[in-house]
Amino acid sequence: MIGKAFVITGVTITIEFEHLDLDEGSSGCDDSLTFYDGMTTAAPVLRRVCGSSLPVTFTSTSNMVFVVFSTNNNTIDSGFLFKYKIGEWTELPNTLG
Ligand SMILES: [Ca+2]
Repeated sequence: MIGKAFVITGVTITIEFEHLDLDEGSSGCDDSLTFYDGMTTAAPVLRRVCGSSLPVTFTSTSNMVFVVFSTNNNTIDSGFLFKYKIGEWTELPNTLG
């Protein structure tokens, strides 16, 4: 299991897959990639992916996404490639009068 956190201040994170090929196995997702909508695995699952169908692009609700890659000891498929985009910056209201 490998975990990686992306933390970017003040923005949401949008994730788009360019390639996905993770072993589904017979019982579903023998190998998988799980995106948590927060800082740890205690956060709600934003998306869990396996197989070879590209998931629809999805966005976090905050500035934190924790990604976990889980794999077992058989069947090696070609893996995954995704990119992420930080949301647009939001200007604070003008308080200078
Ligand atoms: Ca495997």
